[in-house]
Amino acid sequence: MKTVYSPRHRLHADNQELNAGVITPAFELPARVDFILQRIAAVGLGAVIEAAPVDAVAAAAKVHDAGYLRFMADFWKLWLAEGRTGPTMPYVWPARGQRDIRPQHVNGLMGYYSFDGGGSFVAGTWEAVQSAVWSAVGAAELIHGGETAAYALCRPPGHHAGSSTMGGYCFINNAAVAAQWFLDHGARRVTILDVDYHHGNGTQEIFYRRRDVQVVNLHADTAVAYPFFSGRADETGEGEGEGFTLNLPMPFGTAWETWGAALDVACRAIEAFGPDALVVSLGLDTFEGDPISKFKLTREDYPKIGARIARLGRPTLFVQEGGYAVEDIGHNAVGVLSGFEGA
Ligand code: SP5
Ligand code: ZN
Repeated sequence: MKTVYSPRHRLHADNQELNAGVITPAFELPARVDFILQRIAAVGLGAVIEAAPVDAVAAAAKVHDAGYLRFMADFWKLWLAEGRTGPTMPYVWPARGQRDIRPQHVNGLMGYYSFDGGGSFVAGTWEAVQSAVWSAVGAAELIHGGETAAYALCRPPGHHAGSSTMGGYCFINNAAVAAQWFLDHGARRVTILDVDYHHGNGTQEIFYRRRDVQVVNLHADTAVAYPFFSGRADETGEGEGEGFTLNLPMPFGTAWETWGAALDVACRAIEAFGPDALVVSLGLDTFEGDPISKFKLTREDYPKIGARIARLGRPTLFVQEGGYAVEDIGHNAVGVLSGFEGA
């Protein structure tokens, strides 16, 4: 399996996040990619290709709001104009009872276009964000060209990014962009299977009213886990999209027996939908050693995920999402991909 990635991901570094009352260095680190690349080389997974530049804004505009994309493109300039150079963090949001109205000042814009404090910019963030889109589109092109599967090693991740909101370390929804790219290049139906520990709220929102993209999510129960405000089993889509969203929330402590059974339920729903292409939002934060998560998957479980997905027999694009046990992420990510190849 070929990997597409851009070294520009590294421009997004030294940012921060807000967690339970404290601002901490971000868990989402450039070293994650280094460990994955090391492991790809160690097992000889396949060629690693540097993503060619594409018009990331044009590709993203199919699934994101134009004003939101303009905000991200202009953001650093606005921040510098305030005399600031350090990492950013939104701090006021239009919650219930307030107006859905776009402010002018950068402090207000950050809140308007985010849902948490995880959308933190540094000087190079926008360049890195665009380069992740290059990787997603580049890997989708490989599949369009006849590859059975490909791996978009995207950073920053994307599945929390909604049509007009950043958060959860995500800015542009790389998996959603790729799914739309497949539709625009001949696919009639696409499934996004999200195996990240956290509910992919952004992906769900983007496709909630559509029947051409099925969204299937396995995640920690959002009654008790981030991102809290979506991801319940009773969310099944709306209007034309009714029945094309499937949420499989699981309790803290979930290990392979339960998780693997949920994957099987997910796969049967995907078979029933019959997609022309499958996009896997590949998070490895279900790992027992993950520092911010509470599932108990082990290194040995990841190849089983890949093997089960391979049995679907669809052209499959893996898109990197979360996973914060940095020294294990290479084994776990490449475990899924090798399991897919070996199946
Ligand atoms: C892409 C992705 O996996 N984003 C995850 C964003 C999670 N952000 C909030 C997590 C809160 C967990 N806080 C744990 C603190 C550990 N000391
Ligand atoms: Zn996650």
